[in-house]
Parts: sequence; C-alpha cells; structure tokens
Amino acid sequence: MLICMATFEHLPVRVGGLAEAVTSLGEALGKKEDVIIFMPAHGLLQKEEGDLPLPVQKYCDFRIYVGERIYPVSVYCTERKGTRLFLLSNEVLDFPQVYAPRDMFLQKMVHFSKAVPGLINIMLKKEQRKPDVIHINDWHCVFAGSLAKKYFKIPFVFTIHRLCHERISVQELNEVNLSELVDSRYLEGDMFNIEKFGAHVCDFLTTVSYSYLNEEWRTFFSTFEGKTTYVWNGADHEFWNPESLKHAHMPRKERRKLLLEENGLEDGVLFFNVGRLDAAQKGIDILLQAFEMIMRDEVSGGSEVKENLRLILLGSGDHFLENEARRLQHEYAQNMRAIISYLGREATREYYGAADFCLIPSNFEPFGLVQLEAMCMGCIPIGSRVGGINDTVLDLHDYPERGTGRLVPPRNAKALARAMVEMVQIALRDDAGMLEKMRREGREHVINKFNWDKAADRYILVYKNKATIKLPFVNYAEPY
Ligand code: NHF
Repeated sequence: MLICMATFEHLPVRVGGLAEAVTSLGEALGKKEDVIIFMPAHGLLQKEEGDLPLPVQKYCDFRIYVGERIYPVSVYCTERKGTRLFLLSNEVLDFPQVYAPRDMFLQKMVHFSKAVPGLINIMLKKEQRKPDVIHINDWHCVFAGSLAKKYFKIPFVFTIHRLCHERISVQELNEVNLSELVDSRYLEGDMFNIEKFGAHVCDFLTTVSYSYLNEEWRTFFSTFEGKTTYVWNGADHEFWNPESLKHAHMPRKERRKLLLEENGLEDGVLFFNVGRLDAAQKGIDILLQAFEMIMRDEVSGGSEVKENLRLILLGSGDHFLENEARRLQHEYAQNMRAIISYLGREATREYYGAADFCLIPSNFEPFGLVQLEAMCMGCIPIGSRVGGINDTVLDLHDYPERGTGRLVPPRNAKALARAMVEMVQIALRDDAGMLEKMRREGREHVINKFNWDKAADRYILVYKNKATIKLPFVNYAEPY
C-alpha cells in the first residue's frame, strides 16, 4: 500500500500530542507499508541548524491558484525511519508559527488544501502509482483530503485527535475559491462546519480512544455510525524506558532524592505533572486546587502527609495558571516547584523516572500520551476517568490485583486531593512492595496493549475498510 498522511504537526514540529502521535504512527506503518507524510514546511527549511533529518531534496515545483493570485509551491522530501516526509513550501506555508495568528493559519490551511492535490498529480507520474489512501489528521487537513478524494478518487480516512467544532465563513471559502465544497448540509447559519464536512465526506472516521468516542457519541460521532471507530495511540516504550535513565541502576528512591535535591527540595513522595498549563482541557486549575486543599487541611491527610508531599510542575501555558503555580511555590516552598518551561524529551524522562506519581487531571482527553509515558517509566498515573486515560489506566480499586494507577472523576479537586493523600499514605507504608508491583504492571500493560505496531495494524484494517466497533458502549473497552 502507498499511504499518504496529511498533518500540521510532525516531529520536529511539535505543538501538542498530535506531533508525537503522527510521527510514531508513521514510523510503525512504515515498517509494513510505504508511507509519505505531507506537512506545511512551517519555516523548517529556513532554519539554519534545523533538526530535520538530512539530506533534504527537492521533489517538485508547481503552482496553485488562491483568490486572485497564482502562488508557486515547492515540495522538499526528507526520510525518517522508513517514512518520507514531504514539506510543502511557499511564502504562506513557510510561516513558522503553526496555528497562529488565526488569519495566517487559515491561509496556510487553504494553501495546503490546494497544494496537496497538486502534489498528488505530480506523484502519479513520479511514483508511478496512486496513493491507496489519504489519512487526514484533524480538521486542518480536511479540505486537502476531500479534494484528493474528489479529483483522484483516493479513499479518505479522517482521524479526529480532538474535536474542535471549527467553523469557517462561506464568504471566506468563496474568497479562496473553495466554494465548490460548500454544501448546505454542513452549514450552521453562514458558517461551514469543517469537522462535520470531513466526517461526511470521508470513507472512514476514527478517533483515538473508545471512551472519547463514547463521550462524544451523541454530540458528534453517532451521525456517522457505520463508518466510525477508534484506534488507540501507543507509546514509544523503547524511548520511554527506565533503562535509558542517567542513573538507571540506582534504586528509584535514590533517583528521586537526587532530582528533588537538584530542585532545592528535601526528599519526599513526589507527584509530577508535565504538559501545557491549561484549565479548559488539562485541568491544571483542579490540580493546583487539590494541592492547596491538602496543604490547608481541607482534605485531611494529617501532618505526615503534608510534610512528605512534593509536587513538581513542568510546562508552560496560561499566564494565570503560571502565576498561580508561582504563588503556590512561594507559599509552600518546602513542597513545590513550578518549572515554567519545556525541557525536551530526554530531560522529561528523568522526571518520570524519579517521580512516584504522575498527575493527569484532564477535564477531557481524547487519548493523552502522558499516562502511557508515565506507565512506561514506572511513574504511577493518577488521572481523570475520561477518554484515553480511562481506557489505558487500570484503577487500583477496580483491579486490586493488576491496577496500574488511580482514576478519579474529572473536574473534582476534592476527589483528586483524596486520591493523592491515599497514595502518599500507601507510599509511606509501602513495605509489601505494592507500588513496585503497580509500576511493573503499568509498563507491561503499555508494552502489550498500547504499542504503535498494534495501532498501525488497526489503521491498516481501517484503510481496508475492515475495522469494527462494538456497540453499545460499556465502561471499559477490551483491547482489540
Ligand atoms: O493524545 C494525539 C493527541 C491526544 O488527547 C490528546 C489530544 C490531541 O488532545 O492523538 O491529540
């Protein structure tokens, strides 16, 4: 098969989990099939010491027609672990920011939508074959997929990594000569719903977890029953491996002590959170409230818990939350550190490899890679019972013998605080090695059930129109 994937994020361009997911999936598919990934160049070609795999070769040049103007497009190709990454470049597609500012981003989306069919037209000659499928990742690439389907009859698979309910005005579509796509079925007033349109025209619609599909079934997915399913993401367990840590052969508690010391804290039971500081999806406000509730005795843990509790936040985002985290760090200087930045994959791995627990208090989470990375590294997740977190973490209370973490209701600081207290207490009296067992179970669970090879196999079934979904939904999806 020749699989073409279209995306706005692929490593080294990373804004969120999409980059990690598409890159890893491409590599896994590339072991079995031919894979080409299309992405706007996002200024990568202009970077002096880019982290692009070399060499980068010119693939082709052509022109597109947008509004009143004709624009040149050049496509550059680079290879990475068995896949070819095609970077589509022109004065708009080269704009370095991926999604901002919005008008620039929309222009980029339009140029990309027109450039993809132009590129496929050239590929027909150069590759001497037609792609068997175009796999679109998120709404930004929907127009590209629908045009590839319309002009070349290429089956179009649409994966929703996160529903955004994104709309564009009919007038905007007219201005960029995309009015051929306008169809009254996808109109809401004079706005055109891009995800609905994509879901209607695609041949197969997927999302990234069973629970997310269930949570959004009534609001969105049920309309497309019959051609809709889920494919879980995976984790790169070779990279997220405790064996690769700087102090791999040191007992975990020693690594924790060292890392806390580096952060100016005394040893204690360490909770860790990594990622975007955001309230709407990631629920970081809930995490901060839960921490403060414990420290203020609003959730009783007693002085032993308070003395031993350590929290490190790693990430940046919402300025209000950044300041709130700084305030708490100031107030509880013996217990908390807020590292308002991103440290890169290797350094982040050191934190997972030392912390006892990873907090993932999302309000909703289509998949959420953090809980898998944490489990791979023996860092026990405490997360919300939503989306991919619900599918991948086995709650200790539901599975006393093979629990891999704790699940708590979303948007509930008190419940999170209680789970944290419970885990500190277990950690302090962990003579039976219960936490060690959970760490082992967690890594095994990810390696066996949530690996990218499995995801690739299931996507291949999707491409061949053979993936199924079992309805009605139950609480927990048995791994396929
Ligand atoms: O893991 C990659 C990611 C998901 O839950 C995540 C999200 C965006 O919100 O599939 O996409």
